[in-house]
Amino acid sequence: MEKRTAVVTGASSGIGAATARRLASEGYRVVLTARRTERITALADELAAAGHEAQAQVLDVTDRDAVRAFATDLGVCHVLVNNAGGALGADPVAEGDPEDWRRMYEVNVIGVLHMTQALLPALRASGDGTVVVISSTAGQAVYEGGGGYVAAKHGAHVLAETLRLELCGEPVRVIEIAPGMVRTDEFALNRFGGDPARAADVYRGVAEPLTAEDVADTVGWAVTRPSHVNVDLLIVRPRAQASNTKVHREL
Ligand code: 8X3
Repeated sequence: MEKRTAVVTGASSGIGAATARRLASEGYRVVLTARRTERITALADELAAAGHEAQAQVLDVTDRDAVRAFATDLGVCHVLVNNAGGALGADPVAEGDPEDWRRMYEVNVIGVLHMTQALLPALRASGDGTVVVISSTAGQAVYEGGGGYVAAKHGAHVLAETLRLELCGEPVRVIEIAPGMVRTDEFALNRFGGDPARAADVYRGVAEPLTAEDVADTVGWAVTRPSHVNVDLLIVRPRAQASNTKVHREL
């Protein structure tokens, strides 16, 4: 039997890479997309060597033409995992850089829009499609210094909620996974312009932040539920984090 195809954006590291691995182990043919060729090629090779079907495709989700061309070449798609995203800065609104805000909206919202629009015909045609949006707890509530990231992730949340309404009656589910504190190699580093000390401070004293694998586990679980079951929104945080602003730190 032909394998079902899952596309994962931002598959070069962190949650995206872990999700690609997880979906491959669930029996999907995985298409890894990201901007960094070497990383996704290495991961696709690793998965293929382990007996999975995987391919890498360089893609910038903010480039609408490239995304459309990708979708045309791909043809078949059963699952789209919109994972590409990220934060830039943690300045108060009074001092936030509008360019950071624009960039975050581009990748966290418009990127999801491009991918979803381009792959919807294939997802519909599959007869049993799933759109996953990896948003964030930043899409559920605000926090000081969250500024542009919180605004963008609220945008991603609204996109998912609206899309679910609009697709009701069609064979396509819309699943939103909203992770809280996840320690990955790059999220906090990217947010703080590559400053390792500021990045490390995010997780300071937190016994066990979530891992990329923890989040991939929720994606793997949600997409493998029977077709009639739609996990609308799954908020997942480490036990030490009760809200965006209430984190237990052992110092
Ligand atoms: C990441 C969660 O708390 O850094 O999406 O906004 S947070």
